[in-house]
Amino acid sequence: MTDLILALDVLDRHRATRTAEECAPFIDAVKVGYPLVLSAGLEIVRDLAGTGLPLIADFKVADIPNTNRLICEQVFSAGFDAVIVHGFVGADAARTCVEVAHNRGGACYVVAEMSHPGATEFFHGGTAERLAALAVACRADGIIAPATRPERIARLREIVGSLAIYSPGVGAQGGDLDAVARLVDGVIVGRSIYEAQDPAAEAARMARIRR
Ligand code: NUP
Repeated sequence: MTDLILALDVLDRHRATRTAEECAPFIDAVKVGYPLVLSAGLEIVRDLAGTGLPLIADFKVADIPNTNRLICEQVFSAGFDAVIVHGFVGADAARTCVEVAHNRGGACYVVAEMSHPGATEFFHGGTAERLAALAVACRADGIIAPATRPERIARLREIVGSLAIYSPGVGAQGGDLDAVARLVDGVIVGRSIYEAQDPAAEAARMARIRR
């Protein structure tokens, strides 16, 4: 059983809420990032709360520990249930995010390796493996790993063990839903769902990975 997480990168507040509500029966969480929050404002969190689904803040937090703490406190005060952060800033900075998340009853996921082609420039050569190990050491709830490179997910799984792996890059970025779903705890899908003519029908089709 693998979670299906909707990456809600639509810019219009009403379309975002409508898409999330229509897809809600077929998905396990909604991931919100800068595009939607910057266009619709933080109030979008309250709008989306109506779905009853966990809301993940994909802010890829990457600052000094004190600023990370301030950011993460705002994330959870706004009503998010989880936050995605970067680990390359160091264990002290990432650990601060994990601590805030856990103090607020939330979760924190560390990016181990990104899904786009350019990610190989810096994440390969041992860095992703170190970031995965950092996530474990910081007691993060999971890592983000690329659906575009299943062999890399398998390698990172060796490091994180039973920690959750959430994986973006299916569909629009070329990753295969079923192949990746077998390797991870959650698949993150954006455009394939929200750009579909019938987003709910597409989410329902992809929801086969949840069974
Ligand atoms: O490595 C990453 N790749 C990635 O695509 C880390 C991410 N957080 N994402 C996000 O996942 C990306 O910002 C977008 O919100 C979503 C994938 O969307 P799509 O390619 O399915 O439209």
